[in-house]
Amino acid sequence: MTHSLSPLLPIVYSGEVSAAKARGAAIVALESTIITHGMPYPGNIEMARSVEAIIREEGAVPATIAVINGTLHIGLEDKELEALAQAKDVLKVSRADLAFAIAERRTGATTVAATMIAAAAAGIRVFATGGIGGVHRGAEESFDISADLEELARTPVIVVCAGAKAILDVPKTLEVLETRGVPVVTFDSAEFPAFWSRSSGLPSPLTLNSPAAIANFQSVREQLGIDGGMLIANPVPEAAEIPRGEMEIYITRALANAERDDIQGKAVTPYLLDTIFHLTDGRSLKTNIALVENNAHLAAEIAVALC
Ligand code: PSU
Ligand code: MN
Repeated sequence: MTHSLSPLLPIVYSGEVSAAKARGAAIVALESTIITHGMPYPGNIEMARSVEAIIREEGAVPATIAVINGTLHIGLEDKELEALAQAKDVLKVSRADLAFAIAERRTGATTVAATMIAAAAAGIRVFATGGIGGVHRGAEESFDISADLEELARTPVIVVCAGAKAILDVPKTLEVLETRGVPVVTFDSAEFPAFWSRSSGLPSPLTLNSPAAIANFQSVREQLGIDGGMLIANPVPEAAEIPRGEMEIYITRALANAERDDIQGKAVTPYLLDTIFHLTDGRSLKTNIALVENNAHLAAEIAVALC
């Protein structure tokens, strides 16, 4: 793990994270785009707090990552979390714009890609989120492929998600991950999950059944000198899932609306999530919260196993 952060960089660790670093305790990184662009208030702050609590219950320490007024925060104090959940005009920052937010003293929420960069720089090896960005449907025309995939290929962090959202082209997303050498491991299932749904209809490239096995796999990769990240797909709990057939109806509608409204670039994922939230009368948000909580649980277990 590299720790080559310049002392010139404006960076602060939360009290809890700096104590955890000092004693070598397990830490789990969390992203902030899911808070500012992925869920409406107050569901977003409830999710952020409950996810942090779950990680603590498992004996690890949560580190929610964001840029606040130009300072990179590794771990947020509760007041900062609350302010971010209500903030307007927050940048969505990925690899391309993480440094921009710092240089321009802006407030920016980190995507999966930017959270991985910050986590790796801070020596954090495990990260829990909801869904990753991927290859969008129609990417052969739009070229819309999330920077998350490239980051998974290059930055050594284990990312625990609930699979790829079916708003994406899931087969193409898996193809790109394979090409870029990213292991895709589904936890305790032979099928790759599709975020709100346990099923995608696609087999998982790899399957492991315990946090210890995942930690061991990562150790062997490191022993071989293979860098880059790993994607763990953790199917949403059955009680919270929205079945694939039903989801497809909402997704088709949301994609048609996005085309009608000419939504492009960074706005696409937040737009689709918000449209699906309304189409499902908020049920998609309940599912989203349940799956992030489930991922936080598994990520904490993996982080503890790696310690
Ligand atoms: N999935 C969610 N909620 C989110 C995102 C993904 O359920 O908020 C966010 C993540 O931060 C992810 C980003 O990294 O969307 C991907 O955006 P894009 O497709 O523009 O790369
Ligand atoms: Mn995109």
